[in-house]
Amino acid sequence: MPDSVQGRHSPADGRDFDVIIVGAGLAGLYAIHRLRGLGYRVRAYEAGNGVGGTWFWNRYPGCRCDVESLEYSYSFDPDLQQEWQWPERYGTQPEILKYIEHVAERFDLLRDVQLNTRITTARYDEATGLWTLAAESGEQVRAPVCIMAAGNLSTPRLPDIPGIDRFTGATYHTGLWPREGVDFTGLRVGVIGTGSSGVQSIPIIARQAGELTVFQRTANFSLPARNGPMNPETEARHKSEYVERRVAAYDTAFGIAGYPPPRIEALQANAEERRRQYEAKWREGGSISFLFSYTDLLTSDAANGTASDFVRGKIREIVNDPQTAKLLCPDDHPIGTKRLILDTGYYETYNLPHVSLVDIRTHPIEEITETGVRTGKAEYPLDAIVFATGFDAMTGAMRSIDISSSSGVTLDEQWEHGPRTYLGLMVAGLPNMFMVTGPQSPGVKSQMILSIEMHVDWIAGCLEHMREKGLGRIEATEQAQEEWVTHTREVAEATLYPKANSWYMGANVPGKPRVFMPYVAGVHAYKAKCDAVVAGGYEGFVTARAPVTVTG
Ligand code: NA7
Repeated sequence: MPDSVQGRHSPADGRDFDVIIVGAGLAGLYAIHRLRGLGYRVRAYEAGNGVGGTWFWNRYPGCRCDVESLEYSYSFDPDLQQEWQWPERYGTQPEILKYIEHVAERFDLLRDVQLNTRITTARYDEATGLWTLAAESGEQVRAPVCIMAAGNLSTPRLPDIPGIDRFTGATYHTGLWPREGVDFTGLRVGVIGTGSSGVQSIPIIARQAGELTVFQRTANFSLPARNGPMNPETEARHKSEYVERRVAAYDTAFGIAGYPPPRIEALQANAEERRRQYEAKWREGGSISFLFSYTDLLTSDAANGTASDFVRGKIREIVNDPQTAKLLCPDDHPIGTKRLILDTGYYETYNLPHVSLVDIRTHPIEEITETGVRTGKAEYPLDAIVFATGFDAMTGAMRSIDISSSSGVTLDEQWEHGPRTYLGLMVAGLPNMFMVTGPQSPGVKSQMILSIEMHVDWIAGCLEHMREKGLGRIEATEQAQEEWVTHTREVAEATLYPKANSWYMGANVPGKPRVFMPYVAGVHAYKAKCDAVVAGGYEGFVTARAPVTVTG
């Protein structure tokens, strides 16, 4: 029976490792490094045949991060961040994957990763205080602690369109793109979906395709990324300030320093001042900068309307055909309430003679046939279909694992009406199971790697606390969880976010509960809460010295 999270490793103990980690993306890899450095025996299980998670699977053309590369990187090693050279302002998928593979090699992480292993069940035994995780292959492994680092955008979704299996041409999902790439030269290609993956890939696919038809259900706002080669002066300056910038980032809303927060409300400026402000931000490129134009863009409809109108005006300026421009202008959600997309030449692509936009809101796709797509209005013969239809975001990866405790608690029941967590770190009734950037934490609404590092460091601190005190069990209380869920909901309800049918709301998955899942009070507020919980002796958690034995 283990009496602390780091046991004596006696054969009778039953554990294979101190900590099992699910996933070897940016979160899982840092967890290995951090916990191994503290002396824990860890093992990460990864479904893919390589590390990198989201950046391993999303190899679609044009895939690029929407956070600048000097920010979107680990901060834990000063030499790494000084030495690594990012070639462009925004990292491409191949560059980011190269970076992750470099980190895995540099810190010798691969020896603690088991690839090609998809975990399907995880069960906590109250009597022994051990988690048993089982893989698809039947392999089992035990440890007192498990960390779910399975990703927020890692469960790709194909649409429920009748006939989807009948199509005889090639089909692809952006989130499961073939490693060897795809050559669309001269082909009639259809892209279904105009979220970030569609918007990034459409201009590149258009360069190869003989004909490109984009099927759009909902128009999204996209801003120019203004990507380009890394400016050596910017890089040198940023690197000279790296340490201070990383610290300062924790004191910001999105976990990124260097964007001066806005000081006035949109309607405190006059129309001409606002136009100049938005124009400057449009030229500068980037989403945070744009959303930081005024204090109330995400809380006031009237304020948001001024920014939404400005971008709609830009779309009409860029796109030659007025009917296509109209279709591309979002009219069902305030700008920024869905993830604001950054693009390179997206709207311009619709001026090409071989590219056309089909409105599937008015005339939905009725079926996919052997030879193409049929809407209520017309038939579109195609050689290849790209599904840029997104993910079962934020909860999909966790819910694809059958997670339970011998006490009778299951994750499925706990999350039946939407995710319920304490701080996005733990779920009541499931002791010693931590999540990295779980729902109800700022995760996807922040610089993800900062949030990953924050969570892994918090978990490491928690395990150290348990080791020092000789504790074997930690669990979030129902009450703390309930209060946190209520708080996160109230914070979201004070904003415009719930107005959009976004993947933040679970709205893109038919039947998924509509609950706004990220915590949007900002990284600064969240960090203060997590620190206060620790300072208060792990408020909202109950700990125990030895496993709680359930007696009949
Ligand atoms: P998103 O942002 O969820 O976009 C998915 C797109 O696919 C969106 O335009 C959807 O339209 C469309 N979609 C989904 N299902 C269907 C069906 N059944 N029929 C037609 N169209 C459909 O996923 P992405 O991969 O682009 O981006 C995810 C995140 O990755 C992104 O926000 C960045 O953070 C990185 P809808 O809007 O639902 O009408």
